[in-house]
Amino acid sequence: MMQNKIISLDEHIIRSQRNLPYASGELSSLLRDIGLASKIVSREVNKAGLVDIAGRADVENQSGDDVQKLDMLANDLLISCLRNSGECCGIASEEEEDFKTIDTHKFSKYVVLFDPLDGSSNIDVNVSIGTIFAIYRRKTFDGECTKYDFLQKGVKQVAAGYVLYGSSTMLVYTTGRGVNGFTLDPSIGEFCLSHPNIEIPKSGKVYSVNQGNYNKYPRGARAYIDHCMNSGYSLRYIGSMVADVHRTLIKGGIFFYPATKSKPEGKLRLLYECNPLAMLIEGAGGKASNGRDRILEIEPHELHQRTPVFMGSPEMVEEAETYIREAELVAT
Ligand code: P6P
Repeated sequence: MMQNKIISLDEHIIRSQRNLPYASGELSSLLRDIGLASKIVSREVNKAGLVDIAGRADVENQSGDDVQKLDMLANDLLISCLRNSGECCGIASEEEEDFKTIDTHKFSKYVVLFDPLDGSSNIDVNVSIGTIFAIYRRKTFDGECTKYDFLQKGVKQVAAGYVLYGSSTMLVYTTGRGVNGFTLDPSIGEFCLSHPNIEIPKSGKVYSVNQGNYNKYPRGARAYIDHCMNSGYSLRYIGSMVADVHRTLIKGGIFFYPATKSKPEGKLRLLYECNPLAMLIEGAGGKASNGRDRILEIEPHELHQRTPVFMGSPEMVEEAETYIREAELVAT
């Protein structure tokens, strides 16, 4: 039987570009370069157990976290691919304290922010990890990019996506016109369209939160967790945001990381974790908020800014927001 036509990531990007008004091909080229970097990272992640790159790299990143060797490799690979792409004038990474200008292309019109290997504490126990990326058009018009080109609300993202290094390697991205998933076929080295036009279920019966922090969460978040437990929902928490959000996107449910007493701004990063994933979740028909306000409307003030986050099936996020609102009314 004739095999269905394989649509590669490159082909899909080119087709999508035809629908982007005034697309000059630069964004398409940028997306293809990120796809290339992801294939190389996937190759290294899949052999991490075989060579000594899974261990700690004996350095710390700007957050003071131990950086694992694969983190650094993924970071360097993405920077190198983006530097060579010619379409990006600056990058910001979880692993870099400040943004980097790409001097050879300082007049290019896009900036890219990324978490090169999110969930890296799971690397040495072979649990899924991921890369998250966000692409913005620069705000400044000439010369080297500035931090203001990076400090933009999530609604200004022109594209966003993630790569999940799991039982298979998947790339999921959006340019604001639908969310599409591609699975890497290692035999041909191509990301092939496997999940066209992803739509998140309106509701679900899975909640995803670190229940171990229950006593540290605000009253509203605790009340919502009680509701989930009393409603017979299943708790699924991998501790790798890309994996938890991917499951939520495909199966429905809610992923949340509320503020805690030790992290009053939450743990997860706005610019290169929550914003890109929120663009995908909203693009698939879901909701993403900080418990009150839309994630994509939060004004950034610094590159590594954190935010509480509730994202997933719209009815479940709205329910969580109701519990939070009611708890605040009681508190006043
Ligand atoms: P906790 C991984 O370190 C990460 O940044 C996200 O991928 C994940 O969702 C979260 O932190 C897990 O944090 O506090 O539950 O271990």
